[in-house]
Amino acid sequence: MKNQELSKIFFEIADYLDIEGVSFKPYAYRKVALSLESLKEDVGEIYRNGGLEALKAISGVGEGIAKAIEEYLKTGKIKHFEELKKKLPLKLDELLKVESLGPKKIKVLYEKLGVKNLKDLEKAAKKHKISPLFGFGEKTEQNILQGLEFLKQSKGRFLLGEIMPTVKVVIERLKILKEVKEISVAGSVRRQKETIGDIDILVASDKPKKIADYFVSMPEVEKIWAEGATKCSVRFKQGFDIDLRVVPQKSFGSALQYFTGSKEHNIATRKIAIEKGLKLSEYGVFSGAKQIAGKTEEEVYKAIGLPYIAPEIREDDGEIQAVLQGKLPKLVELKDIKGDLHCHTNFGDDNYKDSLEVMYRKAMELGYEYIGISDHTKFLRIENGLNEKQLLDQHKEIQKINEKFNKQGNKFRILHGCEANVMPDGTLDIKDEVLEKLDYVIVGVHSNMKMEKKEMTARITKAMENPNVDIFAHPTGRLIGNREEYQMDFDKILEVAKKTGTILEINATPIRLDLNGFNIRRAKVHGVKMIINTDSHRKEQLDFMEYGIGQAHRGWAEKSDIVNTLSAEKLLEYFK
Ligand code: DGT
Ligand code: CA
Ligand code: CA
Repeated sequence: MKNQELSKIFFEIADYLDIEGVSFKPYAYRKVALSLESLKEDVGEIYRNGGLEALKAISGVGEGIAKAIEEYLKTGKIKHFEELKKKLPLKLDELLKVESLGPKKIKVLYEKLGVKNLKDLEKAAKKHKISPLFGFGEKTEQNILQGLEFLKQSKGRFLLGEIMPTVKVVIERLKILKEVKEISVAGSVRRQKETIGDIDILVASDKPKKIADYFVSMPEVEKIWAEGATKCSVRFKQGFDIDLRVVPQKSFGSALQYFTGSKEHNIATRKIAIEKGLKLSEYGVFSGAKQIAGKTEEEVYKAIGLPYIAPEIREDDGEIQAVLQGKLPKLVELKDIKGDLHCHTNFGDDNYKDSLEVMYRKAMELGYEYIGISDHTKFLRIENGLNEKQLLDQHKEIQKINEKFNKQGNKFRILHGCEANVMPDGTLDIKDEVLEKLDYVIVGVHSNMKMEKKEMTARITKAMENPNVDIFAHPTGRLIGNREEYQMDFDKILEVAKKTGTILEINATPIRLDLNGFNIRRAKVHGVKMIINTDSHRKEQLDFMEYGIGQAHRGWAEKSDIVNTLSAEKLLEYFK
C-alpha cells in the first residue's frame, strides 16, 4: 500500500510550500494527504484499474496531484518534492515536531543560523544564538530547548493511529495464505497503548518457512533485521519495525498471552502459575512435563485459575487483584456507541472539512443513531469559527433536516452543539442566550495554553460552572510527542466535573487520545461521566472511534461510564 507513503510526502510538500510562503496550495496538499491517509483502497490498485481519471475521483485530487501520484507509482519519486528538498535541505519533519516551531521560524533559523536538523537546533539554542533573532527572544529559546527534551523522551515511538492501518493490511494479507491457521496482533498494539515501539504479529502454522519467506519479501520491507523460520523482524519504509513469530497451533494461546504482555503482567501471571505448582511459558501451561493448556488464551488463563483478562488492561496495575476479587470491569464496546458528538463541518467556509450531509451520511453508515455537530466558534479564526448568527442559522438548517428525517420515518437525528473557546478568564466566546438554544455545548481550551497551574485550574473551573456547558473537550490538551498537558490540578478538575455534571471527553484523534487510559481511570474513580468523540473534520475520521474505545478499555471504562452509549432522548435529558 503506497497510501501512507504518499500521504506523508504530501504533508511534507505542504510544509515546504508553507515555508516558501505559497498560499492555498498547502491546503490542497494537506487535503489530499488526509484523504489518502484514511483511504481504504490501495491507490496503486485504483490507478491500475482506472488510470488518472480514477485517481481524480479521490477526494481532493486534481489533475496536478493525480499526475504526481502516477509519477510516484511509476518511479518511486516525485520530482517536485525532490526539488523542494534540494532547495531547502532540511529535516523538516523532525524540526516541525518541536513544539513552538512552525514553518516561518524554521525558515529564519535556516537562513540566519544554518539550522538543518535537530542537532543544529540544539547547538544553536544552547549557545544562545536563537534569542537575539528578530521575533524569537529568550522565552522562545527556552521553549525550544524544552521541546527538544520532550522529543527525546518520545523518540522512536509511533502513534497507535499512525501504524494501525498498516497492521490491518499486513494481517489481512497474511490471513490469505493457506498455511496460516490463526493470526493475531500482539504486544503494545493489542494492548492499545497510545504509542508503539514496534509491531508484533503472531501466527499459528506448521509451515513456518512459507510464511517467513512471504513476510520478508513484502514490498514495504526496507531492511531485514532477522530472518528465521519462526522469528522474523523487518523495518518498513514508513520507519517502524514489525516482528513476526510463527508457532504451532497447540501453543498459539500461550504464545499470544506471552507476546501480548505487558512484561509486568506476564511476570505476575507466571508467579500465579508457580504458586499452583504449574509452569507458564510461551509454549504452554505445564504440569511437570505435561502440557495442560496452550491452544487458546482463555484456556491458558483458566488453567492457572483466572478468568480471561482483556489485553488492554494487562499492565499489572491492579487487574490481577480485581480479577481475584471478581471485580473485573465489563468494558464498554464499540457496538455500544450510539453516536459521535464532536464533529465539524464546512459550515461558513469551504476548506478541507466535509459538509454536514457527508458527515451525517457517514454516521448513518456506521450504524449510529445520531451525530452531533459541534463546529468551532468565532474566537478561533483559523478554523473559521462561527459567530452567534451563524450558529443560529446552522441550528435552523439542522432542524429542517431532522424534520425531514422525521417525516420519512427515519429515526436518525442530528444533534446541534458547538465547540466554544474557554477564554483566559474562563468566560466563553459565545453569548449564553445563544448557547441555551443549542442541544449541547462543548468547550475547549485553544489559546494561552501555557498558563500557571492555579490560573489554568480556575479558568477551566469557571467554564465548567457555566450551566450551559455540557462537555469539556480534550481535557489535558496534550498532543502526543508534541505538546505537554496544561498545568492544572486535575483532581480539582475532576471534583468540579462531578459537582457540575460536566462530561469529560475521551478524544479519539490519534495524536490526542485525551483523556488517556490513565486519566480515564482517575475520572471513573471520581464518578465522572465521559464521552468518546472523534473530533472529526472529515468523514473518514469518524472511524477514529476505535482508538477512543482502546483508551476507554485501558481506563477500565464500562458502558455506564460513557454517555454516548445512551439513546438520543436519554442523552438530551442528561444535558438538561
Ligand atoms: P513496545 O513494542 O515497546 O511498544 O511494547 P511491547 O509491549 O510490544 O514490547 P515488545 O515488542 O518488546 O515485546 C512484546 C511482548 O513480548 C511484551 O509485551 C511482553 C513480551 N516480552 C518481551 N520481552 C519480555 C521479557 O523479557 N519478559 C517477559 N516476561 N515478557 C517479555
Ligand atoms: Ca511491540
Ligand atoms: Ca517486538
